Amino acid sequence: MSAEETLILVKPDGVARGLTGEILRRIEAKGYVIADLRMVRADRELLAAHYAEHEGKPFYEPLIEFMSSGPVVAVRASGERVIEGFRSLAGATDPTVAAPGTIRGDLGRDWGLNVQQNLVHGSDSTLSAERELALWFA
Ligand code: IDP
Repeated sequence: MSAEETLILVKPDGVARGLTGEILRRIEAKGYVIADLRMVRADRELLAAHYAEHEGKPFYEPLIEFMSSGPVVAVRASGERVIEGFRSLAGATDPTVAAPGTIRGDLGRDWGLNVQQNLVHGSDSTLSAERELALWFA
């Protein structure tokens, strides 16, 4: 297996709660390399492209609204099996059931809102990673 790259986002809740450093620390502590990083105020067009697969789902509009509510930190991370590895570091989508030891399990909580404010995004496949990196690091 050769090293891969993935797109990681620290979502607006992570940035607002001052957890960017802690999340980057966990990525680096695992041995992944932060190859590029930028803070972005994402517009609707970028978010619609990023979340195209979720269009039409009940949480789609709240998700776009939440993701444009504040800056996000976009990270290009690289390492052996980093796509799968970061998904594992992040934990399950729902922070209430995400395993302790994961970013969402340790630091996320259920805010009772109509979208999961779960701190991070990580690409879910090599195809998604390529597509998402091109969007966020155009
Ligand atoms: P993932 O981020 O764990 O890969 P996805 O299914 O790709 O999860 O969903 C993208 C994002 O949409 C989630 O991270 C979360 O913020 C939000 N989301 C997904 N499913 C739900 C849901 O059932 N209710 C509320 N928000 C959701």
